[in-house]
Amino acid sequence: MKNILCNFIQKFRQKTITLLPGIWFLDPPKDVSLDGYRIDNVIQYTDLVITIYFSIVVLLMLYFILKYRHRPGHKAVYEKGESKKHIGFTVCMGMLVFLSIDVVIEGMSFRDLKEAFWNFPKGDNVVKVEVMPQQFAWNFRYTGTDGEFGTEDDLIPAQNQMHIPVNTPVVIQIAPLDVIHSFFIPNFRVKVDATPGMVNTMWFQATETGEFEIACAELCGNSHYRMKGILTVESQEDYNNWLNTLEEEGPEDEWEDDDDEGVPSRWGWAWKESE
Ligand SMILES: [Cu+2]
Repeated sequence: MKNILCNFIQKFRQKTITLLPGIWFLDPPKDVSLDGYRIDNVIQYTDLVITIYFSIVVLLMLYFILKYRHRPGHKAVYEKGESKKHIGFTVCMGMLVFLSIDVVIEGMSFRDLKEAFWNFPKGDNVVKVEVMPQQFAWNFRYTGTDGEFGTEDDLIPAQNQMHIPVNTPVVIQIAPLDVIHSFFIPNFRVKVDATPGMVNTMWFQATETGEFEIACAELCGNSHYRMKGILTVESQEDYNNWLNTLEEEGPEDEWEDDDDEGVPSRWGWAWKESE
């Protein structure tokens, strides 16, 4: 039943857009990720079904308002809705909503988590990045040639600059310097909180090159609005060149002092392997 519904929705995805153009007047950002379509499917399914149900309710209300309007010869009757027929109808409607919305969305979500978002990529080609947001900027750290974090050859680009190769899985681990932030790439449909005292993790894969916005999705202070990073997705060759340039340039000036203000020069933590 669940699978039939999921397939139905996927097959009719294109059609729903033409059937109900009004819902998508706010176009979501272009999806350039391997698994972003899964998020879009859940949202579109939810939008479609609640639009249909809402329309039915509104049309029925209009119909009954007209049908039972006050006119001579008609007397209002107070109905408590306690008869078996009424209770049965209410239970059926409740079950219909529960089965066609809650159960389906839950099923789609858990399938997506299992198949994609919690299914962390393994292997040598995986790009690992440590992310440390702070009020109000993004810090990124790459391993350098030794493949280990927290060592001398770690590469740290200028703040708010993240580069990744296209068609390659990227795993990030994230912990904030100060308060809660949230790492959000709208074009990838992914988001993960940076929680003080914890290292959180997430993975994604780009399917197209280009520059995409990284936003902070957690109100983190008075300049939260300008906490914007740029994610550059490029060919493996360009990415390697960028890493080489970082290696030659050395760390940014602002990273060199370890005073109370600003970013500590060393913040890499040991990479935690995800199960
Ligand atoms: Cu923030």
